Amino acid sequence: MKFDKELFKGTVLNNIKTLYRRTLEEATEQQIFQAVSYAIKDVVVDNWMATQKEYEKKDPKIVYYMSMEFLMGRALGNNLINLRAYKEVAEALDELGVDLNLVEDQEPDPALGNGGLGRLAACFLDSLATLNYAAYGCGIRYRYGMFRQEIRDGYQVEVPDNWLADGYPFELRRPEYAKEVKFGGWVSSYVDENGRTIFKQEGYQSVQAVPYDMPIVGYGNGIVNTLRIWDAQPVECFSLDSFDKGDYQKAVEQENLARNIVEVLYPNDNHYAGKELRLKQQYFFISASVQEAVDKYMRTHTDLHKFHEKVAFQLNDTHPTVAVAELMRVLMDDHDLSWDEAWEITCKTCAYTNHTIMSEALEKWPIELFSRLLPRIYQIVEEINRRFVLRIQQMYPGNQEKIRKMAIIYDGQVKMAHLAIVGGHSVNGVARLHTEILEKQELRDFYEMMPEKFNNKTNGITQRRFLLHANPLLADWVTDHVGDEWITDLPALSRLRIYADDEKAQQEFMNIKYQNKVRLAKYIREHNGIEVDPRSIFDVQVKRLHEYKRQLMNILHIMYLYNELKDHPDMDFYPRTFIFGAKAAAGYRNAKLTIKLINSVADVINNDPVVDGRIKVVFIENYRVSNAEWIFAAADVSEQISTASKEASGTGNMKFMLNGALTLGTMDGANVEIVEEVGKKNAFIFGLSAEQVIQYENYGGYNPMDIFNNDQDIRRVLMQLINGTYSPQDPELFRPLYNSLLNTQDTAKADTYFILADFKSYAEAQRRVEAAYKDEKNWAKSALLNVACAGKFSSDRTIEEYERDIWHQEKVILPSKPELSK
Ligand code: B1H
Repeated sequence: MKFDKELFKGTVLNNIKTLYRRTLEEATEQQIFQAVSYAIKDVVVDNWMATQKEYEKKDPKIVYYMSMEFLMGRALGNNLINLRAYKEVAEALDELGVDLNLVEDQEPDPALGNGGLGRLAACFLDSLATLNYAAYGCGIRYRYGMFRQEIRDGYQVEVPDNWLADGYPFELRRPEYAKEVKFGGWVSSYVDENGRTIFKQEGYQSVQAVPYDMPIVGYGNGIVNTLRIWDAQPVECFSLDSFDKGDYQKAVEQENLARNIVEVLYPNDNHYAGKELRLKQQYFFISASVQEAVDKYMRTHTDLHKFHEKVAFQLNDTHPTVAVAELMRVLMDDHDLSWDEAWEITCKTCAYTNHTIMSEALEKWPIELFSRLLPRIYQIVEEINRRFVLRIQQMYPGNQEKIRKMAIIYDGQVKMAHLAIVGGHSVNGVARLHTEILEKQELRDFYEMMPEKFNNKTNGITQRRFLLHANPLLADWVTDHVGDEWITDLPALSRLRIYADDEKAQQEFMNIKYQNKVRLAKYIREHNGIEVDPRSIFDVQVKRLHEYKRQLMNILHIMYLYNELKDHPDMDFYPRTFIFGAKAAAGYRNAKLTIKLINSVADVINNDPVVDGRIKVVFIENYRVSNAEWIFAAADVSEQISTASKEASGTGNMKFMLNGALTLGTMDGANVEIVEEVGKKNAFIFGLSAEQVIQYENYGGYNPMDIFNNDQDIRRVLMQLINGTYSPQDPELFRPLYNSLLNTQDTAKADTYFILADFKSYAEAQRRVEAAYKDEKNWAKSALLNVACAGKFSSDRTIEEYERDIWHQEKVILPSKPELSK
């Protein structure tokens, strides 16, 4: 791999000149970021063209990963990593007196996703490119991504994220691939001369979908795939012509539709809000993507009956599920296929991934809304449903219950999960436990009827971003000890096992952890004004704020520890820094109140002389991919404490493990498999099992009052929620949190996430953490083993499983080695 340093430096300087008419000395940091990015883009685009040319030649099967969310994080550093040019570029910039870290810091995080689901899509794109598979990510180019979180007076305030304000260097507008998407109106039909019924949507409103492409650089293989995100434009600017025809109203409406549709990402993680605009967003990007997939296929093929041999649609949760009906529509209405032909192709093309069993996340659209917005799609869904109900009746004659539970349209609603299951050939969960729960509980009837569709794909993460880029010290250390194969073959990390007992290795590992803690401590000092001791245990919970993830249990436990310290100021206590990072959905009251509670507790504890710095509580503002990288690298303890059965997989748990943090968690999601890999001795497991939780739920819940009445420690902590300990001016402030735990009217509604039930077990596990950390050598050994055993959790492994069981793509190897610069 050759890198012409002088040429690169010249390109950067020249970019500054042509873009801004400035010299390096005059340029702002943002301008330098842009100039460096364009220099890199220049190289990337060469590889991009070479890749696409090879794809045209080899005609491989293409995967379209359809997702409402792609939480990409910053591109510059990642592209440099995957071009294997990071160090050289850092050196070249250094010679210009420019610090690459500062340049990277100028890039806005493209935050076109909420949390795990969107980040998984981003990791998958990285792995697909790295593993030489032809793939497109298909999504929406939201003008405003995930809101920026500011903390004011301890409360979350949402600030719009104008990520496009300075222009985004890594995107490319492709107006030549624009597509028309139609909403509303009605469907007329007539029988043509061949006796076929022709359907036509009329009186509709249209939006022009215009794609922007972002390059997805594979690691060291020259492959560059495409993330295609769609922008919306009015079909035609309104003209006097339409005004004259009396279409003025319609022209304005069409323009508004185009303006609104891609305006903002819905900031709800694991929650369905049922908004009309959301359904518009879904159909908008799906219709454009499906049309383009079919058009692209038809540019080089003639027989649509073999479409599924060249194309796979993977539906990232139910959000893109209208793809089933849209593909049917395109095949039948635009390409004259019969229902049966279209249905076979559609089922063989589509596959569905389920990401949650939380009932509030289930997408069910009222038929009134669905049919009004998508009249032709609704007709098709009705026919799919009619035929499916016939199948149910054949299989279970006279069993009305089955129809009630399984029909796609029932009770005035379109059930998107049912459509996805029926219209595809594969249904997968995202961790072994999750898939088991789907098969035995949530989707049991479907599993009984079509077990062959069900399969598990345990999630993974890309080690390129979450170790190589996030933690260069540890990455280099690992490479020095076992070579660099881990970068594309994570199980190679197991060679580190032999160092687990090596005292020198343990010391070096702890030293690297320490330096990463210093780096995070500096970030915390600069952003929170809080001084934290890098020698304390860094105990971290970063993820979306949700009641089922139980940040509340974490902070209640901190309140309990504080009580202990107040009662016994001289007790043996290892200093601990509790770090939180979490965004709450804007309308989620208890989640936002939990943020306020964390910050209120932090204020009291951090400033109490009795504590004397032995507990620090830090809430990191605006948790996102870029600061996540630093946080994982610095963590000692990884809090994965969801109510068992609720977290489908989790992926943060894997990022912590890869960076040598020990898991403190329940037997939920992928935690189960993490513990299986690393061994129970090297993790801290507590709490009810998924089976126990489900038992309680099926038999009417449990009574937290029994625990409250019998446990003085818990009583005291809960009383402190409502006696003003943490909110003297308004003692009732945290009443809603108290009530969520102890609703005295209806036990079935009290503590639905089993916080009190698990509290003692959690506190006990926390004591084990402290004891373990005091034994530094043993801790280092466990931490090293966590790294060594993280091999399974690469998204490379996950993708190869999708390939083996669902997509069946062939790899495309580029003929010539990629070039770093021309
Ligand atoms: C996950 C979501 C999700 N599951 C609805 N479901 C959304 C549902 O905007 N919405 O309507 C947004 C997101 N997100 C997460 O997926 C799971 O909770 C994690 O456990 C899992 O690791 C992740 C990736 O599979």
